[in-house]
Amino acid sequence: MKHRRVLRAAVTVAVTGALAAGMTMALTTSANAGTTLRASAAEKGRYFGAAVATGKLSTGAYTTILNREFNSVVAENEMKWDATEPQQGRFSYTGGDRLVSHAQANGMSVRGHALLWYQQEPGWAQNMSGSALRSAMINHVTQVATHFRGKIYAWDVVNEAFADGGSGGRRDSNLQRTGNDWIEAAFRAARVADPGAKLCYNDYNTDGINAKSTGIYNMVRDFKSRGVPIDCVGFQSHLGTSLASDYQANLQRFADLGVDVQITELDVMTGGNQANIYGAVTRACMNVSRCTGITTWGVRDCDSWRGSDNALLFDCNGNKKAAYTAVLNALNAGPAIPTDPPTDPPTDPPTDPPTDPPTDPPTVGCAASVSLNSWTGGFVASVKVTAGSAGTSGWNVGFTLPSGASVTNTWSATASGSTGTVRFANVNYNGRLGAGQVTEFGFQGTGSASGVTPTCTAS
Ligand code: 9MR
Repeated sequence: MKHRRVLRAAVTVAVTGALAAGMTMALTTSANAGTTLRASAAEKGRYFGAAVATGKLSTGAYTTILNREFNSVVAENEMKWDATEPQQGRFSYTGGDRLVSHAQANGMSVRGHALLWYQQEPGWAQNMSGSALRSAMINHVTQVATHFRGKIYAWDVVNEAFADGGSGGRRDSNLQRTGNDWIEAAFRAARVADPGAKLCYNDYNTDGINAKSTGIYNMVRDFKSRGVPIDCVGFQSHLGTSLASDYQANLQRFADLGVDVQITELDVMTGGNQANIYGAVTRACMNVSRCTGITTWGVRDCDSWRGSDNALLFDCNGNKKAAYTAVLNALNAGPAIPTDPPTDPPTDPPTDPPTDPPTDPPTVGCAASVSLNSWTGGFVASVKVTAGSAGTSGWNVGFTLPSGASVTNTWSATASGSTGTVRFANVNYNGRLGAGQVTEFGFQGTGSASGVTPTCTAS
């Protein structure tokens, strides 16, 4: 017994190390290994999560199950656009922060849901269109991902942007009408704001190889080929009374594009097949080495948006259902994620300046380079600052913007001016750089910044 427990702990630690690349993801070892969803998933290098309504965290019966069985959480509503930016430019993070604190205190990772979705847009955004909406949307992504920077395992950057039915095309929305590139613009802005978070596209009715999932597949393939930063695809999996026979094959074809896959909102219609479907979905995830975790959309049946479908793993009294046992058995029977997964080539377009610092004699100095993500009427600039061989105790980057261009928002730096010559100084946490060390800041603007070049001075 002793030997077995030591082995389990070693496996879990090794797997945690692999998953944590790029950020800290808490998967704790547990004396209950193999007897709770979280312990069994963690043994296999995966997470098992639940959507949480933060108002319920003060209900003991709810939180007892959440903390015992789940090692990942996602906000059912509190990180959506209407909740986080109820008025334009006024951000509210109370619910999201509360969930993050709960997660950190209980060894749980956090999925972020969702930066952009055509539903639950705040009223002010519903009334916008064109370049004003594009600008507001990029600002939203930037602000929210920056606020939660370093705390989110994976963000649903864009949710439900594809149409149902046979077209395989995009869903109409005011976001889509800002231009077909709105999704990639959002992913690029999210990468700048939180480089450690995995960036996911998330959708439903993608539970097999069909026109909608193929439309998404083609987008992901295109993004990977052009270096648009995407790391994962979420399959919501709100399921009825049967499961497509090619459910696993569909996950695998996405994984083969070089992205992780996750089951993000699982719930299943009650009835004779419920436990079988839950088991089959779990087995499919376990059989795909890039399927990194499963989230159910709620904890108990009575917490679910599906009401009388009784679609979850615990009944309203908190008892484990047959579906729970089917999931636990499938987790315990499944293979672990290989501890040394193949690493992807970087997906971002190469933007680095030559990083060789001057060698002799040591000089105080720095270099800056800019990468622009532009659309008609606006842009986001991502700027890299590289310290020279003497390092820096502070830096200042200047741009001369073309006429008509104006800076509207800056992150990880302080701007002086907004038109013409604009200077960006370090903020208190990123001014001190070692020799050759790189830091990044960004700004958003209206108009065009094409052709601008930065100059960097260090102190
Ligand atoms: O469960 C969520 C419910 O409380 C909200 O009222 C609803 C608003 O549209 O969103 C539900 O969650 C959805 C999720 O954010 C995206 N995929 C579908 C989910 C169920 O509708």
